[in-house]
Amino acid sequence: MNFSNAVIYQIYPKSFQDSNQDGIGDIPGIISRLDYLAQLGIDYLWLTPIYPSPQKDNGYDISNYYEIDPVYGTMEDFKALVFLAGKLGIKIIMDMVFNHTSTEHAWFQRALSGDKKYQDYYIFRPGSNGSEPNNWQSKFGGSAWEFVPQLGLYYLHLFDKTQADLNWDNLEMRRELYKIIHYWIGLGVKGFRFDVINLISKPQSFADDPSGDGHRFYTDGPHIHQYLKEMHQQTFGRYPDILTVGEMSSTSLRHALQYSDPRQGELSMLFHFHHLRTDYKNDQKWELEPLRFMELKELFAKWQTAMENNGSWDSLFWCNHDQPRIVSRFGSDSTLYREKSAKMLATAIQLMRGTPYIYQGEEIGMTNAYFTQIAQYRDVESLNFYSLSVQKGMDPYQALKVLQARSRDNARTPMQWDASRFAGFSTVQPWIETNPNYQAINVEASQKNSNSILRYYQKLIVLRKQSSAITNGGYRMLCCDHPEVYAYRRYDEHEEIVVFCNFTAKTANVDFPMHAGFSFLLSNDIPKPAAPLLELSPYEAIVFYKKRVAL
Ligand code: TEU
Ligand code: CA
Repeated sequence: MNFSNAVIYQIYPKSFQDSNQDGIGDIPGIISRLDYLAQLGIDYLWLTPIYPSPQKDNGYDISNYYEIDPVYGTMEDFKALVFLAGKLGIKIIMDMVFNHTSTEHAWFQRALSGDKKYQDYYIFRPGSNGSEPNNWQSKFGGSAWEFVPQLGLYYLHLFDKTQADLNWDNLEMRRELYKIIHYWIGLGVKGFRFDVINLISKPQSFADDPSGDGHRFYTDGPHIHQYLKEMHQQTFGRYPDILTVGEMSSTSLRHALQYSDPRQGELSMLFHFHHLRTDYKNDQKWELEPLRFMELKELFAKWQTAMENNGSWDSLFWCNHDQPRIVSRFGSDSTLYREKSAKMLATAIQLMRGTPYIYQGEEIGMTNAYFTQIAQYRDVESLNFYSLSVQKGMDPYQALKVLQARSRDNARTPMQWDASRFAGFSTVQPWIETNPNYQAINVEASQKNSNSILRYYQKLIVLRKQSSAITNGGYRMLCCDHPEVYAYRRYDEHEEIVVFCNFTAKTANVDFPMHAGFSFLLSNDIPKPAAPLLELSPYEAIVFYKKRVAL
Protein backbone atom coordinates (compact mmCIF):
# COMPACT_ATOMS: atom_id res chain seq x y z
CA MET A 1 0.00 0.00 0.00
CA ASN A 2 1.21 3.48 -0.79
CA PHE A 3 0.85 6.09 1.93
CA SER A 4 2.79 8.78 0.13
CA ASN A 5 0.00 11.32 -0.12
CA ALA A 6 -1.38 10.79 3.38
CA VAL A 7 -1.09 13.34 6.16
CA ILE A 8 -1.39 12.23 9.78
CA TYR A 9 -2.63 14.27 12.73
CA GLN A 10 -1.58 13.27 16.21
CA ILE A 11 -3.99 13.72 19.10
CA TYR A 12 -3.01 13.60 22.75
CA PRO A 13 -6.53 12.79 23.96
CA LYS A 14 -5.98 13.98 27.51
CA SER A 15 -5.38 17.52 26.24
CA PHE A 16 -7.50 17.77 23.10
CA GLN A 17 -11.12 18.39 24.12
CA ASP A 18 -13.01 17.70 27.32
CA SER A 19 -16.71 16.88 26.81
CA ASN A 20 -17.95 16.06 30.32
CA GLN A 21 -16.22 18.83 32.24
CA ASP A 22 -13.87 16.81 34.40
CA GLY A 23 -10.85 18.70 33.07
CA ILE A 24 -9.59 15.73 31.02
CA GLY A 25 -9.96 15.38 27.27
CA ASP A 26 -11.99 12.41 26.03
CA ILE A 27 -13.33 10.54 22.98
CA PRO A 28 -16.66 12.42 22.72
CA GLY A 29 -14.50 15.56 22.76
CA ILE A 30 -12.53 14.28 19.76
CA ILE A 31 -15.78 13.44 17.96
CA SER A 32 -17.01 16.99 18.47
CA ARG A 33 -13.89 18.28 16.65
CA LEU A 34 -13.92 15.93 13.67
CA ASP A 35 -15.21 18.60 11.31
CA TYR A 36 -12.25 20.79 12.19
CA LEU A 37 -9.87 17.93 11.39
CA ALA A 38 -11.62 17.14 8.12
CA GLN A 39 -11.32 20.78 7.08
CA LEU A 40 -7.65 20.72 7.83
CA GLY A 41 -7.44 17.94 5.25
CA ILE A 42 -5.75 15.16 7.21
CA ASP A 43 -6.21 11.45 6.41
CA TYR A 44 -5.33 9.67 9.65
CA LEU A 45 -5.71 10.39 13.32
CA TRP A 46 -3.11 8.85 15.59
CA LEU A 47 -4.37 8.71 19.17
CA THR A 48 -1.84 8.24 21.96
CA PRO A 49 -2.92 5.41 24.30
CA ILE A 50 -6.51 5.45 25.54
CA TYR A 51 -6.55 1.99 27.14
CA PRO A 52 -7.12 1.44 30.86
CA SER A 53 -4.06 2.68 32.67
CA PRO A 54 -2.99 3.93 36.08
CA GLN A 55 -1.74 6.97 34.07
CA LYS A 56 1.70 7.06 35.67
CA ASP A 57 3.01 7.86 32.18
CA ASN A 58 -0.25 9.18 30.72
CA GLY A 59 -1.41 5.91 29.24
CA TYR A 60 1.96 4.52 28.10
CA ASP A 61 1.52 2.24 31.10
CA ILE A 62 -1.29 -0.02 29.88
CA SER A 63 -3.14 -2.32 32.27
CA ASN A 64 -5.60 -3.77 29.73
CA TYR A 65 -5.14 -3.75 25.95
CA TYR A 66 -8.75 -4.62 25.14
CA GLU A 67 -10.71 -1.76 26.70
CA ILE A 68 -11.01 2.00 26.76
CA ASP A 69 -10.04 3.84 29.93
CA PRO A 70 -13.30 5.14 31.46
CA VAL A 71 -11.75 8.59 31.77
CA TYR A 72 -11.76 8.77 27.94
CA GLY A 73 -15.21 7.22 27.46
CA THR A 74 -16.58 3.81 26.55
CA MET A 75 -16.04 1.23 23.83
CA GLU A 76 -19.27 2.56 22.28
CA ASP A 77 -17.72 6.01 22.12
CA PHE A 78 -14.67 4.53 20.42
CA LYS A 79 -16.78 2.70 17.85
CA ALA A 80 -18.66 5.93 17.18
CA LEU A 81 -15.35 7.70 16.65
CA VAL A 82 -14.17 5.09 14.11
CA PHE A 83 -17.50 5.30 12.30
CA LEU A 84 -17.90 9.08 12.25
CA ALA A 85 -14.28 9.73 11.37
CA GLY A 86 -14.61 7.15 8.58
CA LYS A 87 -17.56 9.04 7.14
CA LEU A 88 -15.26 12.06 6.80
CA GLY A 89 -12.53 9.97 5.20
CA ILE A 90 -10.39 9.88 8.34
CA LYS A 91 -8.83 6.62 9.55
CA ILE A 92 -7.75 5.80 13.08
CA ILE A 93 -4.24 4.83 14.16
CA MET A 94 -3.88 3.27 17.61
CA ASP A 95 -0.78 3.53 19.75
CA MET A 96 0.52 0.09 20.77
CA VAL A 97 2.86 -0.07 23.71
CA PHE A 98 4.45 -3.50 23.38
CA ASN A 99 7.81 -2.95 25.01
CA HIS A 100 6.25 -2.88 28.46
CA THR A 101 2.96 -3.09 30.36
CA SER A 102 1.82 -1.36 33.48
CA THR A 103 2.70 -3.29 36.64
CA GLU A 104 -1.07 -3.29 37.21
CA HIS A 105 -1.62 -5.45 34.12
CA ALA A 106 -3.04 -8.90 35.02
CA TRP A 107 0.07 -10.62 33.60
CA PHE A 108 2.37 -8.73 35.90
CA GLN A 109 0.08 -9.24 38.87
CA ARG A 110 0.16 -13.00 38.26
CA ALA A 111 3.92 -12.86 37.94
CA LEU A 112 4.08 -11.13 41.31
CA SER A 113 1.91 -13.79 42.90
CA GLY A 114 4.54 -16.36 41.92
CA ASP A 115 3.15 -17.72 38.63
CA LYS A 116 6.24 -18.85 36.68
CA LYS A 117 4.46 -18.70 33.31
CA TYR A 118 3.77 -15.00 33.70
CA GLN A 119 7.14 -14.27 35.26
CA ASP A 120 8.57 -15.37 31.93
CA TYR A 121 6.37 -12.77 30.16
CA TYR A 122 8.66 -10.19 31.79
CA ILE A 123 12.35 -9.87 32.51
CA PHE A 124 12.96 -11.02 36.08
CA ARG A 125 16.56 -11.56 37.16
CA PRO A 126 18.37 -12.29 40.42
CA GLY A 127 20.57 -9.55 41.81
CA SER A 128 24.30 -9.50 41.38
CA ASN A 129 26.29 -9.38 44.63
CA GLY A 130 23.33 -8.06 46.54
CA SER A 131 22.47 -5.26 44.13
CA GLU A 132 20.87 -4.73 40.69
CA PRO A 133 21.58 -7.37 38.00
CA ASN A 134 23.50 -4.76 35.96
CA ASN A 135 24.06 -1.01 35.72
CA TRP A 136 21.41 -0.23 33.08
CA GLN A 137 19.58 3.03 33.65
CA SER A 138 15.91 3.90 33.27
CA LYS A 139 15.23 6.56 30.63
CA PHE A 140 13.27 8.38 33.30
CA GLY A 141 16.24 8.40 35.73
CA GLY A 142 17.68 5.92 38.24
CA SER A 143 18.29 2.17 37.87
CA ALA A 144 16.34 0.20 35.25
CA TRP A 145 15.77 -2.57 37.83
CA GLU A 146 13.22 -2.75 40.63
CA PHE A 147 13.47 -5.29 43.44
CA VAL A 148 10.45 -7.42 44.37
CA PRO A 149 11.06 -8.59 47.97
CA GLN A 150 8.50 -11.41 47.93
CA LEU A 151 10.17 -12.98 44.89
CA GLY A 152 13.74 -12.07 45.73
CA LEU A 153 14.09 -10.95 42.11
CA TYR A 154 14.47 -7.74 40.14
CA TYR A 155 12.45 -6.85 37.05
CA LEU A 156 13.60 -4.67 34.17
CA HIS A 157 11.91 -1.34 33.41
CA LEU A 158 13.54 0.86 30.79
CA PHE A 159 11.01 3.58 31.65
CA ASP A 160 9.10 4.19 34.91
CA LYS A 161 9.19 1.47 37.57
CA THR A 162 5.48 0.93 36.93
CA GLN A 163 6.29 0.08 33.27
CA ALA A 164 7.70 -3.48 33.31
CA ASP A 165 9.52 -4.60 30.13
CA LEU A 166 8.03 -7.57 28.32
CA ASN A 167 10.11 -10.60 27.35
CA TRP A 168 9.87 -10.82 23.55
CA ASP A 169 11.93 -14.00 23.56
CA ASN A 170 8.81 -15.75 24.87
CA LEU A 171 6.72 -16.94 21.89
CA GLU A 172 3.55 -17.36 23.93
CA MET A 173 3.80 -13.76 25.09
CA ARG A 174 4.33 -12.56 21.51
CA ARG A 175 1.20 -14.44 20.43
CA GLU A 176 -0.78 -12.61 23.12
CA LEU A 177 0.37 -9.31 21.62
CA TYR A 178 -0.59 -10.40 18.11
CA LYS A 179 -4.12 -11.16 19.31
CA ILE A 180 -4.40 -7.58 20.47
CA ILE A 181 -3.59 -6.27 16.99
CA HIS A 182 -6.21 -8.50 15.37
CA TYR A 183 -8.75 -7.35 17.91
CA TRP A 184 -8.27 -3.64 17.07
CA ILE A 185 -8.19 -4.28 13.35
CA GLY A 186 -11.54 -6.02 13.89
CA LEU A 187 -12.83 -2.77 15.39
CA GLY A 188 -11.97 -0.86 12.23
CA VAL A 189 -8.57 0.55 13.17
CA LYS A 190 -6.42 1.24 10.07
CA GLY A 191 -3.01 1.79 11.54
CA PHE A 192 -0.67 1.29 14.47
CA ARG A 193 2.08 3.36 15.98
CA PHE A 194 4.37 1.03 17.89
CA ASP A 195 5.90 2.65 20.94
CA VAL A 196 9.70 2.28 21.38
CA ILE A 197 9.50 -0.82 19.22
CA ASN A 198 13.22 -1.01 18.43
CA LEU A 199 13.95 -1.61 22.13
CA ILE A 200 12.00 -4.87 22.44
CA SER A 201 14.82 -7.36 21.81
CA LYS A 202 17.27 -7.55 24.71
CA PRO A 203 20.43 -9.67 24.58
CA GLN A 204 20.11 -12.55 27.04
CA SER A 205 23.46 -11.84 28.68
CA PHE A 206 22.25 -8.67 30.48
CA ALA A 207 25.85 -7.57 30.80
CA ASP A 208 27.00 -4.39 32.52
CA ASP A 209 27.60 -1.42 30.25
CA PRO A 210 30.75 0.05 31.79
CA SER A 211 30.74 3.12 29.56
CA GLY A 212 27.01 3.78 29.33
CA ASP A 213 23.43 3.15 30.45
CA GLY A 214 22.84 -0.09 28.53
CA HIS A 215 21.06 1.39 25.53
CA ARG A 216 23.68 0.18 23.06
CA PHE A 217 22.78 -3.42 23.99
CA TYR A 218 19.03 -3.27 23.42
CA THR A 219 18.59 -0.48 20.80
CA ASP A 220 17.95 -2.36 17.53
CA GLY A 221 18.65 -5.50 19.59
CA PRO A 222 19.65 -8.99 18.41
CA HIS A 223 16.28 -10.32 17.17
CA ILE A 224 14.54 -7.07 16.32
CA HIS A 225 14.10 -7.66 12.59
CA GLN A 226 12.99 -11.25 13.15
CA TYR A 227 10.30 -10.14 15.62
CA LEU A 228 9.03 -7.35 13.40
CA LYS A 229 8.80 -9.69 10.42
CA GLU A 230 6.93 -12.22 12.52
CA MET A 231 4.50 -9.58 13.82
CA HIS A 232 3.96 -8.37 10.26
CA GLN A 233 3.27 -11.89 8.98
CA GLN A 234 1.04 -12.84 11.89
CA THR A 235 -1.01 -9.65 12.05
CA PHE A 236 -1.25 -6.48 9.93
CA GLY A 237 0.60 -7.97 6.95
CA ARG A 238 -2.46 -10.12 6.33
CA TYR A 239 -4.50 -7.01 5.52
CA PRO A 240 -4.03 -4.84 2.44
CA ASP A 241 -4.43 -1.44 4.03
CA ILE A 242 -2.89 -1.14 7.48
CA LEU A 243 -0.36 1.63 8.03
CA THR A 244 2.36 1.03 10.62
CA VAL A 245 4.92 3.37 12.12
CA GLY A 246 7.56 2.33 14.60
CA GLU A 247 8.88 4.77 17.16
CA MET A 248 12.64 4.25 17.05
CA SER A 249 14.14 7.27 18.67
CA SER A 250 17.86 6.54 18.27
CA THR A 251 17.93 3.83 15.63
CA SER A 252 20.78 3.83 13.13
CA LEU A 253 20.29 4.65 9.46
CA ARG A 254 21.36 1.12 8.53
CA HIS A 255 18.55 -0.42 10.61
CA ALA A 256 16.07 2.29 9.63
CA LEU A 257 16.48 1.48 5.95
CA GLN A 258 15.50 -2.09 6.68
CA TYR A 259 12.59 -1.36 9.04
CA SER A 260 10.83 0.74 6.41
CA ASP A 261 11.82 -1.17 3.28
CA PRO A 262 8.60 -2.60 1.78
CA ARG A 263 10.51 -5.63 0.47
CA GLN A 264 11.48 -6.59 4.03
CA GLY A 265 7.92 -6.83 5.33
CA GLU A 266 8.46 -5.06 8.63
CA LEU A 267 6.83 -1.61 8.98
CA SER A 268 5.50 1.13 6.67
CA MET A 269 7.72 3.79 8.23
CA LEU A 270 9.43 4.88 11.40
CA PHE A 271 10.12 7.86 13.58
CA HIS A 272 13.70 8.54 14.43
CA PHE A 273 14.66 11.55 16.53
CA HIS A 274 18.15 12.44 15.34
CA HIS A 275 17.05 15.79 13.91
CA LEU A 276 15.53 16.63 17.29
CA ARG A 277 18.88 16.16 19.02
CA THR A 278 20.61 18.91 17.07
CA ASP A 279 20.11 21.22 20.05
CA TYR A 280 21.21 18.67 22.66
CA LYS A 281 24.61 19.31 24.19
CA ASN A 282 26.69 16.11 24.46
CA ASP A 283 23.61 14.27 23.19
CA GLN A 284 21.94 15.04 26.52
CA LYS A 285 18.31 16.13 26.46
CA TRP A 286 18.73 18.13 29.65
CA GLU A 287 21.77 20.08 28.45
CA LEU A 288 20.79 23.15 26.48
CA GLU A 289 22.51 24.36 23.35
CA PRO A 290 21.31 26.44 20.38
CA LEU A 291 20.34 24.56 17.20
CA ARG A 292 23.34 23.27 15.24
CA PHE A 293 21.81 24.17 11.91
CA MET A 294 24.42 22.62 9.61
CA GLU A 295 24.08 19.32 11.44
CA LEU A 296 20.31 19.47 11.02
CA LYS A 297 20.64 20.04 7.27
CA GLU A 298 23.17 17.26 6.86
CA LEU A 299 20.95 14.86 8.78
CA PHE A 300 17.94 15.63 6.64
CA ALA A 301 19.93 15.25 3.44
CA LYS A 302 21.62 12.04 4.54
CA TRP A 303 18.43 10.29 5.68
CA GLN A 304 16.27 11.53 2.82
CA THR A 305 18.78 10.47 0.20
CA ALA A 306 19.52 7.07 1.72
CA MET A 307 15.83 6.27 2.17
CA GLU A 308 15.08 7.27 -1.40
CA ASN A 309 17.96 5.22 -2.81
CA ASN A 310 16.84 2.17 -0.86
CA GLY A 311 13.11 2.59 -1.57
CA SER A 312 12.46 3.01 2.17
CA TRP A 313 10.00 5.50 3.59
CA ASP A 314 10.41 8.28 6.17
CA SER A 315 8.15 10.12 8.60
CA LEU A 316 8.30 13.91 8.57
CA PHE A 317 7.72 15.60 11.91
CA TRP A 318 8.90 18.32 14.26
CA CYS A 319 6.47 17.80 17.10
CA ASN A 320 4.87 15.13 19.23
CA HIS A 321 3.75 14.70 22.82
CA ASP A 322 7.36 14.16 23.97
CA GLN A 323 8.93 17.20 22.32
CA PRO A 324 8.90 20.90 23.13
CA ARG A 325 6.96 23.08 20.67
CA ILE A 326 8.94 23.59 17.47
CA VAL A 327 8.15 27.29 17.03
CA SER A 328 9.69 27.99 20.44
CA ARG A 329 12.59 25.72 19.65
CA PHE A 330 13.88 26.12 16.07
CA GLY A 331 11.76 29.17 15.18
CA SER A 332 10.83 32.22 17.21
CA ASP A 333 7.81 32.59 19.45
CA SER A 334 8.20 36.39 19.67
CA THR A 335 5.15 38.39 18.56
CA LEU A 336 7.12 39.59 15.56
CA TYR A 337 8.12 36.20 14.11
CA ARG A 338 5.90 33.49 15.62
CA GLU A 339 3.55 33.18 12.66
CA LYS A 340 6.20 33.57 10.05
CA SER A 341 8.66 31.13 11.57
CA ALA A 342 5.91 28.56 12.26
CA LYS A 343 4.99 28.64 8.56
CA MET A 344 8.63 28.40 7.55
CA LEU A 345 9.15 25.34 9.74
CA ALA A 346 6.00 23.74 8.33
CA THR A 347 7.26 24.30 4.79
CA ALA A 348 10.72 22.93 5.55
CA ILE A 349 9.44 19.65 7.00
CA GLN A 350 6.29 18.93 5.03
CA LEU A 351 7.56 19.12 1.49
CA MET A 352 10.29 16.54 1.98
CA ARG A 353 9.94 12.88 0.95
CA GLY A 354 7.86 10.93 3.47
CA THR A 355 4.64 11.07 5.44
CA PRO A 356 4.01 14.33 7.35
CA TYR A 357 2.72 14.30 10.92
CA ILE A 358 1.05 17.30 12.54
CA TYR A 359 0.82 17.32 16.32
CA GLN A 360 -2.24 18.99 17.85
CA GLY A 361 -1.75 22.73 18.19
CA GLU A 362 1.24 22.82 15.83
CA GLU A 363 -1.13 23.99 13.08
CA ILE A 364 -1.96 27.14 15.07
CA GLY A 365 1.60 27.74 16.23
CA MET A 366 1.17 26.80 19.89
CA THR A 367 4.26 27.62 21.94
CA ASN A 368 6.10 26.20 24.95
CA ALA A 369 4.29 26.60 28.25
CA TYR A 370 7.11 28.36 30.15
CA PHE A 371 5.82 27.13 33.51
CA THR A 372 7.59 28.90 36.35
CA GLN A 373 6.94 26.47 39.20
CA ILE A 374 7.56 22.77 39.58
CA ALA A 375 3.99 22.36 40.87
CA GLN A 376 2.72 23.19 37.38
CA TYR A 377 4.42 20.14 35.86
CA ARG A 378 2.71 16.76 35.55
CA ASP A 379 5.09 14.62 33.48
CA VAL A 380 6.90 11.82 35.34
CA GLU A 381 10.10 12.39 33.32
CA SER A 382 10.12 16.13 34.12
CA LEU A 383 9.39 15.58 37.81
CA ASN A 384 12.12 12.93 38.07
CA PHE A 385 14.62 15.17 36.30
CA TYR A 386 13.84 18.02 38.67
CA SER A 387 14.09 16.07 41.90
CA LEU A 388 17.19 14.07 40.87
CA SER A 389 19.00 17.21 39.64
CA VAL A 390 18.15 19.29 42.68
CA GLN A 391 19.23 16.38 44.90
CA LYS A 392 22.55 16.35 43.07
CA GLY A 393 22.97 20.04 43.79
CA MET A 394 21.56 21.81 40.72
CA ASP A 395 20.07 25.23 41.45
CA PRO A 396 16.25 24.72 41.37
CA TYR A 397 15.88 27.87 39.29
CA GLN A 398 18.28 26.44 36.71
CA ALA A 399 16.37 23.10 36.70
CA LEU A 400 13.17 25.02 35.95
CA LYS A 401 14.91 26.87 33.11
CA VAL A 402 15.84 23.52 31.57
CA LEU A 403 12.26 22.25 31.91
CA GLN A 404 10.94 25.41 30.24
CA ALA A 405 12.97 24.48 27.19
CA ARG A 406 12.79 20.71 27.26
CA SER A 407 9.88 19.35 29.31
CA ARG A 408 7.41 17.10 27.54
CA ASP A 409 4.65 19.09 29.26
CA ASN A 410 5.35 21.91 26.78
CA ALA A 411 3.46 19.81 24.25
CA ARG A 412 0.77 18.66 26.64
CA THR A 413 -1.01 21.86 27.66
CA PRO A 414 -4.67 21.93 26.55
CA MET A 415 -5.48 22.52 22.89
CA GLN A 416 -6.35 26.20 22.41
CA TRP A 417 -9.74 26.35 20.72
CA ASP A 418 -10.92 29.86 21.54
CA ALA A 419 -10.41 32.85 23.82
CA SER A 420 -12.85 31.75 26.54
CA ARG A 421 -11.65 30.68 29.97
CA PHE A 422 -9.59 27.43 29.71
CA ALA A 423 -9.32 28.03 25.97
CA GLY A 424 -12.52 26.18 25.03
CA PHE A 425 -10.87 22.93 26.11
CA SER A 426 -13.07 22.60 29.20
CA THR A 427 -15.16 24.78 31.47
CA VAL A 428 -13.30 23.59 34.56
CA GLN A 429 -9.63 23.72 35.56
CA PRO A 430 -7.84 21.27 33.23
CA TRP A 431 -5.56 18.50 34.50
CA ILE A 432 -2.61 20.62 33.36
CA GLU A 433 -2.65 24.41 33.12
CA THR A 434 -3.56 26.14 29.88
CA ASN A 435 -0.81 28.15 28.20
CA PRO A 436 -1.57 31.77 29.20
CA ASN A 437 -1.27 32.90 25.56
CA TYR A 438 -4.53 31.18 24.54
CA GLN A 439 -6.40 34.46 24.13
CA ALA A 440 -4.16 35.42 21.22
CA ILE A 441 -3.31 31.95 19.91
CA ASN A 442 -6.36 29.77 19.27
CA VAL A 443 -8.27 27.94 16.56
CA GLU A 444 -11.16 30.38 16.37
CA ALA A 445 -8.87 33.35 15.74
CA SER A 446 -6.91 31.30 13.18
CA GLN A 447 -10.06 30.39 11.29
CA LYS A 448 -11.05 34.05 11.00
CA ASN A 449 -7.66 35.08 9.64
CA SER A 450 -7.10 34.16 6.00
CA ASN A 451 -3.36 34.56 6.52
CA SER A 452 -3.07 32.34 9.60
CA ILE A 453 -0.71 29.45 10.27
CA LEU A 454 -3.75 27.18 10.14
CA ARG A 455 -4.61 28.32 6.61
CA TYR A 456 -1.02 27.79 5.61
CA TYR A 457 -1.07 24.18 6.86
CA GLN A 458 -4.23 23.61 4.86
CA LYS A 459 -2.45 24.91 1.76
CA LEU A 460 0.55 22.66 2.33
CA ILE A 461 -1.71 19.63 2.63
CA VAL A 462 -3.55 20.49 -0.59
CA LEU A 463 -0.25 21.05 -2.33
CA ARG A 464 1.07 17.63 -1.31
CA LYS A 465 -2.05 15.97 -2.64
CA GLN A 466 -1.79 17.77 -5.97
CA SER A 467 1.87 17.28 -6.60
CA SER A 468 3.39 13.99 -7.73
CA ALA A 469 6.88 15.39 -7.15
CA ILE A 470 6.07 16.01 -3.49
CA THR A 471 4.34 12.72 -2.86
CA ASN A 472 6.60 10.40 -4.80
CA GLY A 473 9.43 12.37 -6.34
CA GLY A 474 13.12 12.47 -5.62
CA TYR A 475 14.87 14.77 -3.13
CA ARG A 476 18.13 16.70 -3.43
CA MET A 477 19.46 19.23 -0.98
CA LEU A 478 20.46 22.60 -2.49
CA CYS A 479 22.70 25.33 -1.08
CA CYS A 480 24.43 22.63 0.97
CA ASP A 481 26.96 24.99 2.57
CA HIS A 482 24.57 27.84 3.27
CA PRO A 483 24.68 28.62 7.01
CA GLU A 484 21.20 30.15 7.19
CA VAL A 485 19.08 28.53 4.52
CA TYR A 486 17.77 24.99 4.15
CA ALA A 487 16.83 24.38 0.51
CA TYR A 488 15.92 21.37 -1.57
CA ARG A 489 14.43 20.17 -4.84
CA ARG A 490 11.66 17.64 -5.28
CA TYR A 491 11.19 16.29 -8.77
CA ASP A 492 9.79 13.60 -11.00
CA GLU A 493 9.23 13.31 -14.74
CA HIS A 494 6.30 15.76 -14.65
CA GLU A 495 7.39 18.59 -12.41
CA GLU A 496 9.95 20.12 -10.17
CA ILE A 497 9.55 21.98 -6.88
CA VAL A 498 12.21 24.06 -5.19
CA VAL A 499 11.97 25.04 -1.51
CA PHE A 500 14.01 27.72 0.28
CA CYS A 501 13.74 28.24 4.05
CA ASN A 502 15.55 30.91 6.02
CA PHE A 503 16.01 29.62 9.57
CA THR A 504 17.26 32.95 10.95
CA ALA A 505 15.91 36.35 12.00
CA LYS A 506 18.21 38.01 9.45
CA THR A 507 17.95 38.54 5.70
CA ALA A 508 19.68 35.81 3.70
CA ASN A 509 20.79 35.68 0.07
CA VAL A 510 20.88 32.59 -2.11
CA ASP A 511 21.97 31.73 -5.62
CA PHE A 512 19.22 30.11 -7.63
CA PRO A 513 21.06 29.14 -10.81
CA MET A 514 18.32 27.01 -12.31
CA HIS A 515 15.66 29.69 -11.92
CA ALA A 516 14.62 29.86 -15.58
CA GLY A 517 11.14 28.54 -16.18
CA PHE A 518 10.21 28.43 -12.49
CA SER A 519 7.18 30.24 -11.24
CA PHE A 520 6.15 31.25 -7.73
CA LEU A 521 4.05 28.71 -5.86
CA LEU A 522 3.87 29.48 -2.13
CA SER A 523 5.44 31.66 0.52
CA ASN A 524 4.95 33.00 4.02
CA ASP A 525 5.89 36.47 2.75
CA ILE A 526 5.01 38.61 -0.26
CA PRO A 527 5.05 36.56 -3.49
CA LYS A 528 8.06 37.17 -5.69
CA PRO A 529 9.30 35.85 -9.03
CA ALA A 530 12.09 33.32 -9.39
CA ALA A 531 15.39 35.11 -9.92
CA PRO A 532 19.07 34.13 -10.07
CA LEU A 533 19.69 35.92 -6.78
CA LEU A 534 17.04 35.56 -4.16
CA GLU A 535 16.81 37.66 -1.06
CA LEU A 536 14.96 35.90 1.75
CA SER A 537 13.49 37.99 4.55
CA PRO A 538 13.78 36.76 8.20
CA TYR A 539 12.23 33.28 8.50
CA GLU A 540 10.99 33.45 4.94
CA ALA A 541 9.97 30.24 3.19
CA ILE A 542 9.42 30.34 -0.55
CA VAL A 543 8.52 27.58 -2.98
CA PHE A 544 8.87 27.62 -6.79
CA TYR A 545 7.43 25.27 -9.33
CA LYS A 546 8.19 24.18 -12.87
CA LYS A 547 6.35 21.86 -15.17
CA ARG A 548 8.65 19.56 -17.08
CA VAL A 549 8.01 19.59 -20.79
CA ALA A 550 8.18 16.22 -22.46
CA LEU A 551 10.86 16.18 -25.19
O1 TEU B 1 8.76 7.61 24.07
C1 TEU B 1 10.04 7.04 24.08
C2 TEU B 1 11.20 7.90 23.80
O2 TEU B 1 12.06 7.45 23.11
C3 TEU B 1 11.41 9.28 24.31
O3 TEU B 1 10.96 10.25 23.45
C4 TEU B 1 10.98 9.47 25.75
O4 TEU B 1 9.62 9.66 25.88
C5 TEU B 1 11.61 10.59 26.49
O5 TEU B 1 11.13 11.80 26.04
C6 TEU B 1 13.07 10.51 26.66
O6 TEU B 1 13.60 11.74 27.02
C7 TEU B 1 7.65 6.78 24.12
C8 TEU B 1 6.38 7.59 24.30
O7 TEU B 1 6.22 8.44 23.21
C9 TEU B 1 6.48 8.33 25.60
O8 TEU B 1 5.42 9.22 25.80
C10 TEU B 1 6.53 7.30 26.70
O9 TEU B 1 6.76 7.92 27.93
C11 TEU B 1 7.63 6.27 26.47
O10 TEU B 1 7.70 5.79 25.14
C12 TEU B 1 7.40 5.04 27.32
O11 TEU B 1 6.30 4.33 26.89
CA1 CA C 1 -13.53 14.49 30.15
